[in-house]
Amino acid sequence: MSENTPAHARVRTLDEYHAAYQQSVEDPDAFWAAVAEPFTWRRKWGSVRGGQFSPEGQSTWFDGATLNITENCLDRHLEQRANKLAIIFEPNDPRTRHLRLTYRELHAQVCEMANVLKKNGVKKGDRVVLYLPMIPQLAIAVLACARIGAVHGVVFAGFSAAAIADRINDAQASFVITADALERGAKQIPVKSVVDEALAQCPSVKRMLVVEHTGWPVQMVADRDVWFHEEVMEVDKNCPAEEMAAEDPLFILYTSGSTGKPKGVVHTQAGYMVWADYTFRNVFQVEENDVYWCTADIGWVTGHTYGLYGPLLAGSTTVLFEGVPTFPSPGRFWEVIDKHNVTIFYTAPTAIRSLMAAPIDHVLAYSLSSLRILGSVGEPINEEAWHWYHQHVGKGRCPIVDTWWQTETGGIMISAMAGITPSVPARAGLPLPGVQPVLLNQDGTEIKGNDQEGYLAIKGSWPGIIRTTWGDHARAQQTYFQPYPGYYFTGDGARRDEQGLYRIIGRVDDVINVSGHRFGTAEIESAINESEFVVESAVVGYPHDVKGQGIYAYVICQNGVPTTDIDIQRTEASIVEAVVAHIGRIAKPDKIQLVSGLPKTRSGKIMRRILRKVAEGETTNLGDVTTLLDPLVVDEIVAGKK
Ligand code: 6R9
Repeated sequence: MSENTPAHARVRTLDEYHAAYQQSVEDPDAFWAAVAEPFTWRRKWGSVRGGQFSPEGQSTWFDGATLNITENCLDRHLEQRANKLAIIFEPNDPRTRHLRLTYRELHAQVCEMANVLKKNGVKKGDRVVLYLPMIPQLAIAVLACARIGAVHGVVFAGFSAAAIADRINDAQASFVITADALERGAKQIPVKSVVDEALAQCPSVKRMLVVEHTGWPVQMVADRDVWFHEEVMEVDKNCPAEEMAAEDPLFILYTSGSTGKPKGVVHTQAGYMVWADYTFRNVFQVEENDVYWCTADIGWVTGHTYGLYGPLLAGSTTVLFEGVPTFPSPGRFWEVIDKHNVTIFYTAPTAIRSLMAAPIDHVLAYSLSSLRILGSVGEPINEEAWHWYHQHVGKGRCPIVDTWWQTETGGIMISAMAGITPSVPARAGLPLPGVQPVLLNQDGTEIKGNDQEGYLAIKGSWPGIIRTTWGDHARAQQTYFQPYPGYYFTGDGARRDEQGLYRIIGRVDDVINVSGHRFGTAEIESAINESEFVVESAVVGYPHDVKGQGIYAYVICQNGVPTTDIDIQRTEASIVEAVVAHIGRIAKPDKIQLVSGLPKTRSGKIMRRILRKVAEGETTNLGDVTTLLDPLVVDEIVAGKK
């Protein structure tokens, strides 16, 4: 990236890291102005940093500027990279031909899709929900929305109809883009029919655009549904980009918190763009000829920032993979790396752990010699997985970046910069320039010095900070800024080691992280409680070999604990069905224990501490149970542990 990567945009040595970090803290306005300079702006900003996260206000970055992020992802590259590959699409089935899109082709297809949206009435500011498989049209649709200033809300194509409906209604989306079906391993899974079911409860949706992908039969609803391949015949290949204000919303992405209802995290145009680009280039130390592959689905934030926006902003080649790591064999990732000469590979610990379990021959069959940098994201990576990744995938020569961040932070916050800042197993490492992590006590005082542990919070603002939660600013304020005034509260606990490197311990709130996906325990409980057999439930996480955390549900039934096998099976099936219907298959409990009561205090609060310990297998040292209303319930729970 040498020719248009100015010194400010890229740290190349440890000294440069320290200098950049220092300037970013001492003079953030000058630092970020220099980083932002080379982007394509229609109008320059008035102030670099502004606003304050308060009940009325919100952080602003580059306020007063106007731009379009797709001009920065696409048009800007046409001069020097028109024929460079932007996207390599690797389909689910390796026997299907892969597809390559150059920057010129991607630009044209985004413009066409943008014109299809316009032709169907989508306007600047409208919310468009995308429920699509990991196919090029998903990337194209995201960018098409951004091109015309519509706010995209991607919903991962594993969520249920009820979950889609909640998100559409919360965002008041008027338009949906979907596909007939998706392929996942050996299966085809209908997609449009799930949206059809959702739309029965979504009066705001006026139109749905359907992409033909597998040929699965679908019902088109007159006056509502249109085929993409028909609409695209009727539009122009040119679509001027809409001029957007820096703080106009770019997207909404729903994520789980400790309360029952997922929140619509809002990111805006300019700050997100600068943050995505800066963090991508620096963490992965990207060079012009890299072939970069992030395995995350675009339905999650990692897919947004590091599957799509980050690489395209940097003019890189990004691989989009529709399939799963284990189809047709657990060698698939490694096969794809060799096939496309992937140089930078970014995946989740859960995928690494599941592939570690397969015979090592699946890895040894491939050379993996193109690889130069490896990344990990989504949950803490355990040392065993780190070493396996380093030794067998990276052949001992590729630095690993363990990147800590969140949907709310827009991009990577704490991570090694590959080959530059220290990369130690089970440590995310040092903060990126612009990020000021602190450890807090329960009472909110900062814990100074190294070799310390506390609640992880961030002092000050950074360009990718969450702006609001859609439709409910007070909620964002309460969740992130009120717990410890003056700080953004992450919900994670962390340790700063002797050298000042951060180690992320995990969530300190009622959020569990299953295979790198976030769920609120309250969200799963309210789904379980929808089963006709259920009176009450309590969900906790427990250590799981592959998923990181598994979901353990303690459930009280209508007519007491069922005793016959058939009743037990029926009850458990109904519980699973309720979760699948209200959230999706991805949140299915791993273990269900039917109980007659839950350990509650006299004031009616469930003592989750006890439930967590039992789920973890700790049954003798349960701590003080004398404040419980009915201590005997604990004996029953211990005796019945799954
Ligand atoms: C990017 C993403 C955020 C939560 C976060 C933390 C966990 C993410 C991590 C990590 C340890 C890492 N997390 N990366 N924990 N080490 N490298 O995953 O966003 O889905 O919002 O999840 O994931 O607990 O708070 P999101």
